[in-house]
Amino acid sequence: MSKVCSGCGTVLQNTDLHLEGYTPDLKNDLCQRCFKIKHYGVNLPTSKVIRNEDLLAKINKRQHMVFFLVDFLNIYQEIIDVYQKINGPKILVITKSDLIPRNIKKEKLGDNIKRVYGIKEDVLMVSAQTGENINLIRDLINKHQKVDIVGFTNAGKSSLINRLAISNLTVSKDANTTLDFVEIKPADGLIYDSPGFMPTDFVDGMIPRKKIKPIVYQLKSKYYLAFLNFKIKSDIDNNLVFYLNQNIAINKRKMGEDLSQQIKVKANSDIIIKGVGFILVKKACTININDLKYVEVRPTIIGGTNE
Ligand SMILES: Nc1nc2c(ncn2[C@@H]2O[C@H](COP(=O)(O)OP(=O)(O)OP(=O)(O)O)[C@@H](O)[C@H]2O)c(=O)[nH]1
Ligand SMILES: [Mg+2]
Repeated sequence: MSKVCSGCGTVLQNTDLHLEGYTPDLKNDLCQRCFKIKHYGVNLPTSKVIRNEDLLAKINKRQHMVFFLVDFLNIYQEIIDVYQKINGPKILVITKSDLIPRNIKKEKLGDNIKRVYGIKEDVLMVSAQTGENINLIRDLINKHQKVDIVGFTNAGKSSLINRLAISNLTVSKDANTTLDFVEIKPADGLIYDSPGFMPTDFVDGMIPRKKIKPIVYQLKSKYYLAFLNFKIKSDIDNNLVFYLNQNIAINKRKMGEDLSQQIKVKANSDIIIKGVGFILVKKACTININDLKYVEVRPTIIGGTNE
């Protein structure tokens, strides 16, 4: 059997520098790409992309218990749709729980996620950084023996496994790091890292490192808020709460820009900006935004009723 890279799972080869799995010496455990990510923090783009449908078919064929990981800031319909298509036994694991703001009660958050997205299975919050609920995950692996850790890119699959076992899987803030299934043996049972599903439209590289501090704006209707390449306003004076990476600057400006795209939102809705986070809108209103491509609206998962 050919040797695979212990960082990303791709088959190692020493013949083509430009293809996946290249290493100058097959005695190495890591491919050159993983070596560079780990030691220099540089990410080399890879042409190896698995189509979401093919990845889903592979996971369903394996018939292992599935832990579907999703990052708290990045829950949206496309991701839940894939979760719902996993046929066998599964649980939804909300990762990076260390980033969840202090004002949010985790139990309530879990219940809201189940209600908003119609999830029947258990929802569990974990953190690879603080170790929250790691022992619970360990117990579940012991119980099920073979567990596939799956989810969209950057959900934190490889990081969670490194926390659970003495593994050296490659982790990075860039998309598409893990390239194939990798078998890892923790104390008991077997866990498998997997390549991430790729979202259709998302803003890459905005994952926060520190706990999120919600930023509240009492926004008058004559102003709009600008952040990254987005501009957003409400047609009435409104209360907007931003849940995103603290390093993203938000600027208040007077109208004058053409924010041509519109969505009507109910009271207590989250406006999701895929890959970035979400904005809780308190009052029912019409939201104007310059680019709807990355935007989705849902009843808030933070609390409050969505009338
Ligand atoms: N704050 C925090 N960051 C995390 C946690 N787990 C992962 N991250 C960060 O999230 C990013 C992605 O982590 P990975 O483990 O590479 O994610 P992945 O799901 O394996 O990604 P792919 O291999 O591309 O599918 C990295 O920048 C990690 O440092 C966590 O528990 N807390
Ligand atoms: Mg990975």
